[in-house]
Amino acid sequence: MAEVGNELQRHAAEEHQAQTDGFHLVIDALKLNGIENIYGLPGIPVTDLARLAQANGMRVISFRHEQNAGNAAAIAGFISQKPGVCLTVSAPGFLNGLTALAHATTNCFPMILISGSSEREIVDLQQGDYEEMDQLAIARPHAKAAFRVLHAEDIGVGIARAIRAAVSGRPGGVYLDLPAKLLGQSLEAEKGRKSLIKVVDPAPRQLPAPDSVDRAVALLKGAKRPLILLGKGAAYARADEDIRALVEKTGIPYLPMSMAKGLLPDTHPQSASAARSYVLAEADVVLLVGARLNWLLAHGKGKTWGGPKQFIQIDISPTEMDSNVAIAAPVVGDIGSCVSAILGKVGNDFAKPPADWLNAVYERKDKNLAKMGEMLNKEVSPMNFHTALRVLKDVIKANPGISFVNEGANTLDYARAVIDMYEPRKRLDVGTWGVMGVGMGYAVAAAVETKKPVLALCGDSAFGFSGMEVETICRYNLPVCIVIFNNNGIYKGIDKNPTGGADPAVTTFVPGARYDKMMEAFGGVGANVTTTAELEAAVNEALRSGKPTLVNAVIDPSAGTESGRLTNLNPQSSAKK
Ligand code: ADP
Ligand code: TPW
Ligand code: MG
Repeated sequence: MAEVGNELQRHAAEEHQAQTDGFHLVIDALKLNGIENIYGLPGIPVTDLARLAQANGMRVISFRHEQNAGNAAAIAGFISQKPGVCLTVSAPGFLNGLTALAHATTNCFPMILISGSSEREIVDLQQGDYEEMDQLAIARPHAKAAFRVLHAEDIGVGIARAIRAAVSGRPGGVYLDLPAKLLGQSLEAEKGRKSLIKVVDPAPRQLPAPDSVDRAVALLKGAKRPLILLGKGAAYARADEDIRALVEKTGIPYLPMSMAKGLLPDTHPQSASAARSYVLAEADVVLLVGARLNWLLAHGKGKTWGGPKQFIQIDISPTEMDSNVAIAAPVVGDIGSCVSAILGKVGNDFAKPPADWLNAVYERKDKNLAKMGEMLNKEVSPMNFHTALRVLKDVIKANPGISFVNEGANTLDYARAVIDMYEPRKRLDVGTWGVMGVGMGYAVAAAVETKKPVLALCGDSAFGFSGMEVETICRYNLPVCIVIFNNNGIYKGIDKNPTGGADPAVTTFVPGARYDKMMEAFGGVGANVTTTAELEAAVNEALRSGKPTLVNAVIDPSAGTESGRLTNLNPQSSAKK
């Protein structure tokens, strides 16, 4: 009897070995496609998925809120050109992640939000399942694509489609809906293995039409006051050398958008950053490389843009053309292919732009840089944005390979102008929406993806949106140094309640708050600094030690301006005009 029992057990075990299930197939499919990291938050029905991913050698970063996990996945996509994966539970977890998915789509970052979901039969009859929600329908308008897998044998296809949708053409956020029942479905292991797809050439090159290249080059050659504008699409595309060659061969001044800073070092002689207003207003031909003419560029018209211009636009999305103003020479294709095609036609005999244009640009630039230098070099107490930024400018100069995360209003605008970047894809910020709360998610992902230190500079308000992730940073012992420019509030910390009542003004926080203690609460290093010397010492020590650190930098609460540099977008102030 005992022998028969053993035999049965062995048989059952063999049969069991030959089986796989939805959990394993999802992990196998991700790994097969080179995805190494998952940013998420466990719970029903994805706890075991997260466990299994970790058991199978994936790095699983468990966050305290899904939005931060989602922001981490979004920026991981930007940094790595592979879709960043965020894993959440159903309904509320999914919705928490959805903001980040929409953010990824808006910014053209490849990301996949994978959420567990309730049973279709119950959801569709609205019978009140645990965390019931029609997630697929809700995700669709916020994503580049949205898929649901119902059968374990389709997991391979589902993941392959999600990867392709995320990274091909204009990158974006993809939603993948995995009902709880799917994860538990079993399948013969061999059949399961065969159902997986290793995606070949997930983001195929898209070559520009030769005549579009000729048109662009002709326009560029005829320009009297040309300008090259580099956007974060150019940073994402990793065509760093060709872009540099194009700028240097043509001798045209260039302007990097915020996240394109460092594509060429900001100290490059042809950088026109410090003469931004002048070049936008005065240029006659503008070559846009992976930058949209959206609000960040005043829609390509109006006072900012001064006199008439002709635009050449390189973009992978054909429908981007003419979205705000007429594009005289659209060049549709991937940036690598387009820039190399243009370079091929530019040749070595390309006449440099007229000297009067270059002189005018660089004179303005030198004048503005000198003015900024004066502001940076003041000694004031308490510190203001500029004096504190002088320290961080030098830190990045000495450590050009670290990632620099930046959010806030004044803390963002001044840092963007002051801090030179030296390497591509190192400046990570609030992006197209100017969204607060990306800070800690970005900091975690930058540390994980690059395996190098991160400096995260946040306004005190901005930090508050994702501040709980300091625990995550400590738990994973990530080399992240957070600096908070603490001016006691949103834009400024000195507003008063107009009624004179006891409630504080809507833009102010607890004065003199000690954010550094939050880091200490989880075993990290906290520092409270009031002088530039203390700030410098604390940040350098953090970079030296690699320990999770939070530096609370006390900034004059009256130093900022309303909305940083976006004053014109406030209904109140624009109505007054
Ligand atoms: P910025 O905010 O820096 O101005 P945007 O996000 O507005 O940049 O623009 C990025 C643009 O880059 C998008 O229009 C997107 O389609 C484009 N893009 C992204 N990746 C590529 C690529 N590999 N090749 C060509 N265009 C790309
Ligand atoms: C998701 C609106 C823009 S900037 C900002 C808010 C609330 C905070 C500015 O204060 P901070 O910076 O960070 O202290 P500083 O240096 O000027 O004092 N909600 C979201 N996104 C945005 N952009 C807002 C609100 C906003
Ligand atoms: Mg503030």
